[in-house]
Amino acid sequence: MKIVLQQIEIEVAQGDIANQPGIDAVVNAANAELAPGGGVAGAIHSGAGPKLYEECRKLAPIKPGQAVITRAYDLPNKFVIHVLGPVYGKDKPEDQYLSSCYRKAFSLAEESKISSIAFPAISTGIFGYPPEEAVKVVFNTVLSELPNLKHLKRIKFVLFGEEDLHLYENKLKEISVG
Ligand code: AR6
Repeated sequence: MKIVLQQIEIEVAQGDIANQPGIDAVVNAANAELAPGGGVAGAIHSGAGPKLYEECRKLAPIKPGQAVITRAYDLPNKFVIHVLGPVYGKDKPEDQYLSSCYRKAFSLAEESKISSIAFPAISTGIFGYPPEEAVKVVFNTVLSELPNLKHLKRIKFVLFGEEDLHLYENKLKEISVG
């Protein structure tokens, strides 16, 4: 499902963040060390190959709410933007850290003149952020950032599970009716 807002396409789809051909930058729900881990980080590092961690190692550690950009190596993308989401119940206020992840990812994308970006549902796996709370933060942040985007023309949310897909689709419908 997709909508267009302020000339930017916003799309939600079920899939694997490590298999997003046609997208310039994919976002990694990283750990502080930017090391291969489980979930999204595991999929991204195994898709990109070992050179990704060689580059990441020089940029680590990062703090909650921060983002860094690297090449994407063997992934079908140009860049990976690594963000460290908040651990729910620990990095407070969680909503501000989560919002910062999306804002900083947009800002790095703009600096690199990227035209398309794909996000997973940051912090909602191992880091325990309730998906129904996270999706509100995500869309509030996206809506407030849209006016600042000059190069980005396509924002895609890639959800692993069907329940998350429905949460995002419902939110997109809410937004499209104003
Ligand atoms: N593509 C898209 N979404 C995925 C994929 C995938 N390949 N794999 C999992 N998800 P998580 P976090 C979903 O745990 O909560 C890592 O080990 C998943 O179902 O990857 O930010 C890092 O090393 C969930 O909805 O990220 C960190 O230590 C969402 O993506 C820690 O986990 C995020 O799940 C980061 O935890």
